[in-house]
Amino acid sequence: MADLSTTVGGVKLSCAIYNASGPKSGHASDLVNVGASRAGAVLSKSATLKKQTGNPFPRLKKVGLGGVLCDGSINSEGLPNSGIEYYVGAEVLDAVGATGKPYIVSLSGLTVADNVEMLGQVAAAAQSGKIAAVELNLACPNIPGKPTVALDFEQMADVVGQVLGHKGFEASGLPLGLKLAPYFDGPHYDRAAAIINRHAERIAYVVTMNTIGNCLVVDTATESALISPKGGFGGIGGGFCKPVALANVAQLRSRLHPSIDVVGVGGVRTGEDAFQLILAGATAVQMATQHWLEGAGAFDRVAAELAAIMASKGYSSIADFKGKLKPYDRANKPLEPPDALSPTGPPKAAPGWALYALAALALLPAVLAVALR
Ligand code: RRO
Repeated sequence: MADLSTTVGGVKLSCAIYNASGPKSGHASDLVNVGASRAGAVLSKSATLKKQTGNPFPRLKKVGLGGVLCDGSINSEGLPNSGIEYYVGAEVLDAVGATGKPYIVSLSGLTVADNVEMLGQVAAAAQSGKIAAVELNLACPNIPGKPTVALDFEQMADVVGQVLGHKGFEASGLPLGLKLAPYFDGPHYDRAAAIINRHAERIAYVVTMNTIGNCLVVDTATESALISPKGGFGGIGGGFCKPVALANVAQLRSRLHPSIDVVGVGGVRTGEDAFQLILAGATAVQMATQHWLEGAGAFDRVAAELAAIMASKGYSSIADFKGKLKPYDRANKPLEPPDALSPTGPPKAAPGWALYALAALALLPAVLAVALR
């Protein structure tokens, strides 16, 4: 039996797959469902200081024609949540604690001061021993008028510095993870990694990535945007995101201090997706869109599929393949047409005799002209 256990920022997980902060993570009953499945940890919806209802409906829609394994989602939920007091209160702590799974609290303050205030509340509640870690969300793309912190590097450095300056939180000893935005360019990975590496002794892990923000999905039938808030602009999640998530995991893994774990999220629908993200360097993976569509049974299915892939490859632990993605290796690939879209492939090099024949033909008029002069 393949062992799916792992550690995230020093927290032991029985399974390297768990939920992302997102749909179906806002209420105690959702969190208990995750804890009762094979998921290795339970992560709350990002909390704000006060309860808020979020953006107007419809604000979360499936995108694409597939069945349960659909292409993805678009959302502009606008941080609907029950407020930090709820997520660190007895109802949630006791309910999740009873599942025996590590409980991680996600925070997404509307201001730095809110984040600092919430960290104090988490630190106090952590004395119960029922909170395993904090994931600070620096990348919600859906708050009207608020830029994405992780895409504004000066703001990001400032927020991280202020949060790490919280003495009560430091004294709690809780591992801190940062949820990042997707990046698309080398210098952006460099800047984000430099900010994080500056605090390598305090930042235990990063989670990459949040949804691809401010995208637009159009409903042809009604000739309108698919969701209502923010003019229809929202974050794309699910299958569409996998190549971006794979790149973000690999690029950050190669830049971050080795003590900082990378958790991968984006487009995990199957055990194969989870396998690929771990191969690219993730120590664990999260699921959001697929969890929303399929319910907590998705964690059981994807875990079983991952275990089957590992068994078929002779891997008995996550460490056997984590971060071991190989570069393209011509020697180990079967010969294929060079361009899969072209049935004939690019023109083949002409054999030597054909080149001589072509040269002779090209010279023929000149030779004849001299001979007939
Ligand atoms: O609630 C949301 O609109 C939301 C959040 Br907090 C987030 O981090 N990412 C996202 O796609 N939606």
